[in-house]
Amino acid sequence: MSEVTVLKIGGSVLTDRSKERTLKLREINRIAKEIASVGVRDLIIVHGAGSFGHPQAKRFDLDVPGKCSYETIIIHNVVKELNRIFIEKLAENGMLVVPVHPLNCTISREGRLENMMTDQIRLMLKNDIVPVFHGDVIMDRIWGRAILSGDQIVAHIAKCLNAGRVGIGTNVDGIMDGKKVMDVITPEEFCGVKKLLKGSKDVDVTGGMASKANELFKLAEEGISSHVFNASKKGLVINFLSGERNFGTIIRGD
Ligand code: IP8
Repeated sequence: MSEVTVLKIGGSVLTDRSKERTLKLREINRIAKEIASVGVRDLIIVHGAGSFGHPQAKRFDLDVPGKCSYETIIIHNVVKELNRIFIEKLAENGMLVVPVHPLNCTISREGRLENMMTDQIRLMLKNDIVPVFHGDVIMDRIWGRAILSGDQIVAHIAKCLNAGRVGIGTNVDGIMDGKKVMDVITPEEFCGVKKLLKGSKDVDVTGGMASKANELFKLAEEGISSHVFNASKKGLVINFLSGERNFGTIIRGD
């Protein structure tokens, strides 16, 4: 395992999913402060699109295969807008952060991330720069274009860089079995847990908790554990980055 930490902050944490292009500015500020306060080295941040991508992609039918069009660029631009704002807040808190737009460095095949340039990411980490990825619309070898979730990016980059820690900050307490948070999920339990999981109640073109867990289970099969927790709760991003594990759900890969 390397020292690389991958942290995803969900779009529901940073934006109001009930209104298009609506920020949760106070939350963005808090999360940026929490991340900066720990000062973790070799950190990669990924964020979701929230109301800066999902409702627009749904309106333009971008969740079904189709050719690249002007709407594709609209979606890319709107999620880039959220990325710029989040980056600005991280920078205001003293972090050396740069945007990494998946459209420019990844390719998918029928919606699955097939290829991502990572040499620049390794060099950024070596130079103490924090790359900030986001869910995006990218070029697809078969379909023309596809929506790429932040969760696919997390799983791919964590695998490529053999990440030591992977955190998924959502707006729920972890992976739930009814009303109870599951503390740990082992590989033997993946099949059973998949049956419990649903999509999202908000407009979500990438499938909500069910597809998030799917990505993380696949990552666990590669031997990499991950930690799903509630980033909307004050202090939990700090706790994750500080190495605490007694909250949320650990998906065990070892
Ligand atoms: O919010 C979705 O990324 P996610 C990306 O991480 C777009 O699922 C453009 C809707």
